[in-house]
Amino acid sequence: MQSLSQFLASDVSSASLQEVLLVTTQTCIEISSALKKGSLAGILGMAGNENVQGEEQKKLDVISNNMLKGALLASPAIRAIASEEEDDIVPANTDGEYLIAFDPLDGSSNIDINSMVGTIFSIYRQVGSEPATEADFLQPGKNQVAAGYVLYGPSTMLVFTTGHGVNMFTLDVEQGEFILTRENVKVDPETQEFAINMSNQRFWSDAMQNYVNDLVAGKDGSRGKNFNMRWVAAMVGDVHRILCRGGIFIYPWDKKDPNKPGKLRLMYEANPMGMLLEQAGGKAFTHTERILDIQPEGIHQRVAVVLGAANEVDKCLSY
Ligand code: AFP
Repeated sequence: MQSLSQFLASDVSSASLQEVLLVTTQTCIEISSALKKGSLAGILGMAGNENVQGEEQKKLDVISNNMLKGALLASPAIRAIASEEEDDIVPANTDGEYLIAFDPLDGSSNIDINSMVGTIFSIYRQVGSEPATEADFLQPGKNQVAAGYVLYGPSTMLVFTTGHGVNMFTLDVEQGEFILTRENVKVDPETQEFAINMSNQRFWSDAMQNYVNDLVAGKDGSRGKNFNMRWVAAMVGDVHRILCRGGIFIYPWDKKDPNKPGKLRLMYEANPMGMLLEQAGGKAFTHTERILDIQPEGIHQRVAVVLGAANEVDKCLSY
């Protein structure tokens, strides 16, 4: 049995990067405990609501953000953070070497139904003598030095890569540490499972409608095989399923708001998941380009996402 700290000692040469990963994942263990208490802890509900004691309740995504922000800003290895819950980046230590972008609680609408949620993170190395600015974060995803997520499901799992493949760890709740449970995860290039929010079908491009129609037609259609569909409504859960048993995940552009290129965020959803998928032998694209090649224009930028089994991503893009 290999613990996360033992694994990091052999996988990551930089002590500062080890520290960033340990601080991030240790805080996720604390978030996991907060989530497990659920409404017993009196912390469920909308920010601004009052609990039975008349105290203001905070949403768990706000609580998770504050926990990660507090822990990371206190780490000397951190130069700055960017979060889904923060309008602007937050500079930390000018001497710090690492930038981290995160979604503290992806899929947070699943909280109210006691379903899967997760924390997603993306780490870049960037040094400089001035305090960090947003421009420091605007690097393509191929520059990430580490990326991953912690999934809060029936068990709490950490999945990450530092560019040497994808490894999965399971939280040993008694010991309070992550233990390596699956090494060098690979995604089969072929699949018969897809994930897309079908309720948006009428808003997709013609090409996307044709592609999904062909999946749904199954054995009787041009694909000649039946497809199964799954939708967790938390990207972290859908990507975890793909890493475990294959599949394709799509959040396409749609014409509900034609000026928005997609729903998902480049810096703390598409890029880290794109790096994981590529490290597992899969692919991650928008409708037209490799996600990790995109030059970001803002920390909260949105993109269309097509990721998963390599041959199925190619097939989807060929429409
Ligand atoms: P929230 O974190 O706001 O719940 O959004 C989750 C998410 O960005 C992503 O994780 C899901 O894949 C997607 O939204 C689900 O979107 P739908 O509302 O279309 O199901």
